[in-house]
Amino acid sequence: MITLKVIVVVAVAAAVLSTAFAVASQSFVDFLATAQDAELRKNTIGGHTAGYGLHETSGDVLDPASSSSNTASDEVAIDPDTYLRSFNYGRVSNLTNGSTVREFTLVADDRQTMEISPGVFYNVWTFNGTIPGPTLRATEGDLIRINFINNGTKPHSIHTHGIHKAGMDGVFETINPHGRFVYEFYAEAFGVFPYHCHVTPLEEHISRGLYGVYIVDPKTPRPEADEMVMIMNGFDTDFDTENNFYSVNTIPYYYMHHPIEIEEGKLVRVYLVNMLEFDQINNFHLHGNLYQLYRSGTSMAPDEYTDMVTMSQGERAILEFNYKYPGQYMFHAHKTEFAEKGWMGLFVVKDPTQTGGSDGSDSSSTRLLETKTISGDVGT
Ligand SMILES: [Cu+2]
Repeated sequence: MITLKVIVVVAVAAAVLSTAFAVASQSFVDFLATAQDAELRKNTIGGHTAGYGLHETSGDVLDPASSSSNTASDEVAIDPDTYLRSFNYGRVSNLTNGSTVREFTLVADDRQTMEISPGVFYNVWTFNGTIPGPTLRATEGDLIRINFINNGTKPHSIHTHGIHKAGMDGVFETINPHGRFVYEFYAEAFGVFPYHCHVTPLEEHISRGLYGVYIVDPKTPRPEADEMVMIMNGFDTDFDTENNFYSVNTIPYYYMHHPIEIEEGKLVRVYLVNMLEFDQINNFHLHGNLYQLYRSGTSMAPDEYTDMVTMSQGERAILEFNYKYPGQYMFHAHKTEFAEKGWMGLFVVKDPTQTGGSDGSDSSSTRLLETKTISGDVGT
C-alpha cells in the first residue's frame, strides 16, 4: 500500500514537472519563432539598397546570401564571383597541320547537395562539381576535345550547340555511370552557345544543373573588354515543375550582396545564356544604360540597341555596354516574379580617376545631391 502511494506521488510530481517543462519550452519555442520571424523579414528584402522598397513575399523565398548559413553546402562549390570572369581555354596542343587542339575534361555527378536557401537542401547535378559547369572557350577553327566522365548514378551526356558530326551530338550516345566518352569537333561557328546533358527526362537533367557555356571567338577577336558570363537559371525545390528560386549564376540575390565592380567608360561584354527550365521566357534588363545586343554572338554587327532582351530556354546573346556615370545600377529579369525570387543584381560603376577610397555609390549620391540643389535654385 505504501509502495502504491509512493508510485502515485512520483507520478503526480512527474506530471506537474513535465507540464511546467512543456510550458517553459513552449514559451522558448515562441521566443525563437519571434526571433526567426524578425530574421526572416530582414532576409526577405534581399539586401536592397536604401531607396529600393521592401517587398513582402509569401515566405517561401529566402535570401541565402545574407544568412549565416552561407550560400552552399560543403559538398558543392558554387562561387558566382569566380565563375563570372573565369574562362577555361583547355589544355592546348597543336596538330601537325598547325591547328590548335583544346582539350577539356568534364565530369558529371548527380549525388551532390546544395543549400539553395537556409534550410532548403536540394539534390543538384553538376559538371565538375559546380553549377553552371566551367565556361569552355576556343577560337573558330580550333579542334575541341572533351573528355567526358560520368561519375554519377544515372546516364548522362554532353550536347554542345554548334556545328559538328552526328555522333558528337550527345543525344543518342548516352554514357552510363562510370562510363567515358570523348567528344571531338571543330569550333564553328563563332558565337556563344550552351552545352548541357541531353539524357531524358531532359527537364530533370537540365533543371538540376547539368549545363554550361561554350564560347567560340571569331578569328579576328572582338575588341578588348571586361568580359563576364551570366547564365540565367532557377530551381524547382518542391518538384511541382515551377521554379521556387531564380538567379543568374545559381545563387539567388548573389550579385545584390556582392555587386559586380566595373569601370566608368570601359567596355563591358556579357555572354548571356538562358538555361531556365519550366518557364517559357526569361529576360535581362539593365538600369541607367542601353546595350548593343548581338543575338547568339554569331555576327560582329549588333542586332539591336536596347536595355531589354527576352529569351526562351537555350537562347543566348552577347551584350556590350559602358557606363557614362559612376554609381550603383541594377540588372534583373523584367519578369517581376523572377526578380523578386532572386534574379537581380548590381553593377557598381567606379570612376577610375577618383582616389581616396570613395566608391561609386558615394559618388553617385553626391551627384544626385548636387542635381537637387541646382533644380532648387532654378525653381526659386
Ligand atoms: Cu544527365
